[in-house]
Amino acid sequence: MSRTYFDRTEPIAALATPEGRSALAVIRTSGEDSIALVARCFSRPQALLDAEGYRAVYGWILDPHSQERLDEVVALVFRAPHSFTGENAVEIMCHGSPAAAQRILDVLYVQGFSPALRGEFSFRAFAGGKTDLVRAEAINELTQASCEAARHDALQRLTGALSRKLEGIRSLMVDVLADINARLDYPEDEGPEESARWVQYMRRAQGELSDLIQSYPGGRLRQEGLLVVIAGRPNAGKSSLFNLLVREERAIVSPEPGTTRDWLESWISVGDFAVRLVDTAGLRNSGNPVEAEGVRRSHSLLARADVILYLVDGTVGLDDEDRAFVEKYPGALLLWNKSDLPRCMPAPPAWTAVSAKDVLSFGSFESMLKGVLSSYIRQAQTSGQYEAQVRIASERQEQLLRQAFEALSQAMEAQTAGAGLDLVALHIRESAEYIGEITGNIAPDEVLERVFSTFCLGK
Ligand SMILES: Nc1nc2c(ncn2[C@@H]2O[C@H](COP(=O)(O)OP(=O)(O)O)[C@@H](O)[C@H]2O)c(=O)[nH]1
Ligand SMILES: [Mg+2]
Repeated sequence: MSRTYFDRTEPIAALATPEGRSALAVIRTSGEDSIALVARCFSRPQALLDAEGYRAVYGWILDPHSQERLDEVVALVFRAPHSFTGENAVEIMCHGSPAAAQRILDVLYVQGFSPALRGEFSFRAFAGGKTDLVRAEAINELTQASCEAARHDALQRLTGALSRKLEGIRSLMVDVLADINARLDYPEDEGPEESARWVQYMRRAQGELSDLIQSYPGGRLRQEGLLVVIAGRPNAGKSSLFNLLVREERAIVSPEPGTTRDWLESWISVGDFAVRLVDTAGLRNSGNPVEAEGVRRSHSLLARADVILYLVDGTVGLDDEDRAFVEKYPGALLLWNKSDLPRCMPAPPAWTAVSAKDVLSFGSFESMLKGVLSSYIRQAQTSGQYEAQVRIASERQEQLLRQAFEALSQAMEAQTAGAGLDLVALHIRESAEYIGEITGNIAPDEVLERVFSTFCLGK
């Protein structure tokens, strides 16, 4: 039977650093017996068993059966509850070759550690009350931050800015609920000034919810980067443009149509922001199943794109497919490529002449493009003063905030319509529960599983 996050009695271990060569790698373990289990395959078991929390112990990891030395390491000991998970834990710093880390992990598994699930260390920190769900998500966001803006926002959430804001909103609701409950016991006492105050509280809560909801597009953009997709028929020059923008010969450029069959991506930066630039397969109907799959993937990326660059070969001109595309994606930036060639036709209105071959003219195109992307980013930020503002970046949080907002609207409607106070209270309670689900106070198991399974291994 496969393990779930909720089997918290088992000791777990995982590589916390990326697989590949590096100076050092970190293997993380956690669980009540973790120190004793690591000691069984450590050259100085007693030193490890006696170590106080936060102590580094030097030694060798051994295969306990053959006594073979596997690697020279430093083991960091954490004692419950003073560890990330709140459990006893050992972090092993070993040499950073995949072979060394794997041998150590194999030995640990034989001792009784289970391979950790994605995000399982964070889950244990959450389940043990070390962090709420919003902060746990922020840890993950911090590990994924692609640019300075993303790092800044995630760190704010990690330090509890969002949790505190949500707690403030919830306590407004709890105040109203307490008042209503008192009134339910003595209904004849409810005066007009009372309900005016409740409405005022609920409006305030809604205003704060609305600020957070509106921060989502900008927050998401900062977290995930701006998705810019280059599209066009085969041979339009998409891969050439991509290579120029990323300043690398990443994509294969070839006069053979259909060369790029999958999509390629690379990051470029525009100011403080990360832009995820994607080169797609040419859009054409093809009998070749590999090419057809490439085209399908292109369409799914286009559906998610923030900005589309659509290229046409200016020596060939527009055809019906191009016209259909422009109609389907009216916001696309239209680029008339190969303007360096004498046989290139003049760019029609609304199209910008570019050349992926003429490096001089490309410079001015690149600045124009960065200008367009910056203004897109500025628009998506609902407020310019992002130093002070708390943003959300998770779709899960955004949806729950919307539901909380909606439930408050229903509460206010019920109150204005003169419905019973118990109905008003019901909607307010519902709203408070949505907030509770964001912070994880009352999140169902499957929600938790879904959230933590998107984390990195070893986090
Ligand atoms: N002269 C000229 N040739 C270009 C330009 N852009 C692309 N090409 C050529 O057009 C062909 C197809 O380019 P490629 O980037 O592979 O197009 P893709 O199929 O859209 O990715 C290659 O032979 C490129 O060298 C351009 O601006 N000017
Ligand atoms: Mg290509």
